[in-house]
Amino acid sequence: MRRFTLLALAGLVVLAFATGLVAQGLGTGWSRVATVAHGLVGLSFLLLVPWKSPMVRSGLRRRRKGAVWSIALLVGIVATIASGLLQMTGTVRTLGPLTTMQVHIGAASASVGLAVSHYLRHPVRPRQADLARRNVVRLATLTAGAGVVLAGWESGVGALGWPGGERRFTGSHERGSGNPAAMPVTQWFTDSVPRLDRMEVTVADRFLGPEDLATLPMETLEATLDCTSGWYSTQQWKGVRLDRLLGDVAGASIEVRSVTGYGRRFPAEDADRMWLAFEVGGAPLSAGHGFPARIVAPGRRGFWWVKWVESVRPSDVPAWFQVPFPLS
Ligand code: HEM
Ligand code: HEM
Ligand SMILES: Nc1nc2c(c(=O)[nH]1)N[C@H]1C(S)=C(S)[C@@H](COP(=O)(O)O)O[C@H]1N2
Ligand SMILES: [Mo]
Repeated sequence: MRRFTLLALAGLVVLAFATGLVAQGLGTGWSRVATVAHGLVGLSFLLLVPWKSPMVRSGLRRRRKGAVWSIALLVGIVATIASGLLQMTGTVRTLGPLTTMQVHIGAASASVGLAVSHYLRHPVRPRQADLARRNVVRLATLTAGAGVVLAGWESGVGALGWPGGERRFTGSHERGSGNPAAMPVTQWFTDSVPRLDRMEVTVADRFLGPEDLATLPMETLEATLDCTSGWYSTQQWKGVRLDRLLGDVAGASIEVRSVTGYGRRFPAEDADRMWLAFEVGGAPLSAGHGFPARIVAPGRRGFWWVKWVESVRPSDVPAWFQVPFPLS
């Protein structure tokens, strides 16, 4: 059981991080598959505690150099699992300056680094023999056990009437739907809200000023912004669909840039599923929500909804050629 426990733990760290990223990258119904898989993987750690604890104790008794990093890993994993479970309940929105979800992702990222170094100090190389039937049965039992814990936790959250019982399939909690003033203002890491007093947007080679607004084929649509920091909000947005704005897109992608330097690239064929929005809830966008214009991209996670749009341009660079999550 020792080899199985250690190899399972190593695999779980990788799988937990990967399923977490997928759950956060997708904005469509498939996200639920990743979210459930993530819960199963995350809770499997807890079921291995009885087998891992004796190793932790004997390891610590040996007073090896570097044990402090193993303890940091232990603290990191416990914090990750605790913040994940807390996030699900929806009872605690923030821990200090960060949302519970941001703490979760931060603790998870630190844990992955610590786990790699822990593995290098205590290597266990997988062998063909590890695929023995006994281990497959153990893995199935572990997953089933995690399923029982997950189902128990889910129904507990529902039975207690905690807000988590009504969270979206991405795990996000509702905030200020129908009331833009109550919708959180969220920036990715380093951006801050610029104060702009005039509309100036470049669309392909065309310059749009405030006087052009009335001439655009605007429509109103309901769409849900779902931020990877753990909340979502459904609003009435008013804007122009990108295919109507750009006509036939001459290029592989559409590059949208913000005055802050933030930007995202979209596949050209998505132009009929994206809007350049100027209003929310029947009023112009506030500074925080992206004045003068922002992207509304139903089905895509919040980090695609570029605010303070400066330009929308067809581009020959393929849409996949960018970091999967924005860096600035
Ligand atoms: C070592 C890495 C990680 C571990 C051990 C871990 C563990 C957990 C656990 C135990 C939960 C609560 C159970 C559940 O989801 O049903 C959870 C929830 C969650 N985690 Fe992680 N996680 C890790 C990394 C990540 C990463 C990197 C992300 C995203 C980038 C992420 C996103 C989420 C989300 C969105 C939830 C809420 C799911 C829901 O409400 O159903 N996790 N995590
Ligand atoms: C991801 C969750 C894990 C946590 C929280 C954890 C934590 C710890 C701690 C606190 C110790 C005692 C200090 C030390 O000896 O360094 C330890 C020992 C050890 N760990 Fe881990 N570990 C984890 C995963 C793993 C993995 C994936 C492997 C190997 C593939 C591994 C292999 C070992 C070994 C061989 C020892 C020494 C045991 C002994 O001396 O009897 N651990 N672990
Ligand atoms: N220019 C710019 N646009 C941005 C961001 C940013 O940091 N800079 N953050 C994105 C993220 S992560 C989200 S969730 C939404 C948040 O929109 P809101 O502040 O209107 O709620 O804006 C997106 N657009
Ligand atoms: Mo976000």
